[in-house]
Amino acid sequence: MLPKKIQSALNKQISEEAYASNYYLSMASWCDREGLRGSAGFLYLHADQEKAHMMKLFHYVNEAGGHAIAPQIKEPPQEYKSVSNVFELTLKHEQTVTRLINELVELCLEEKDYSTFNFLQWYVAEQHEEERLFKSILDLIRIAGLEGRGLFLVDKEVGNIAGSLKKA
Ligand code: OFO
Repeated sequence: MLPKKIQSALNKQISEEAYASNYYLSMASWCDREGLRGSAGFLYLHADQEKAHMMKLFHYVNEAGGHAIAPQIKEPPQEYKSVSNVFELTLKHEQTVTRLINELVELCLEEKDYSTFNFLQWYVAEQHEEERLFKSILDLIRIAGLEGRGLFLVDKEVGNIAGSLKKA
């Protein structure tokens, strides 16, 4: 049986993943409107992935005998200053999610819930990959710059990353 404290912490994380999905969806929409098709495609895909992270937690809570709660989601920002602002915010957000996942893992150890501890290892590995991915996009922006053809190249490359993630 899922300890009550763990159940409510997992439900809080379900809500965080739902917010992340909406946050990236709003960023995708902003990029789309700016004509940044590659970045928009990448962020639409990432919004779907966050929804999948949410659902994985959702099913786990019910399978473990708890009650998964469909979350109320606050509205994310809808406007962004630039594509570099978008990707700086994604990295910052992923760093926050990493901290939340680490806190959840620590709670599992305190509560001696080794099953949820084990389940969460997937998220620990995923956060490592996501932070690495967003850092690499910021590196790309730093190297190519956003002046002249820089913006075109960055957007094209981010679109290629989305294409390779879809195939993986
Ligand atoms: Fe982008 O991370 Fe979910 O968990």
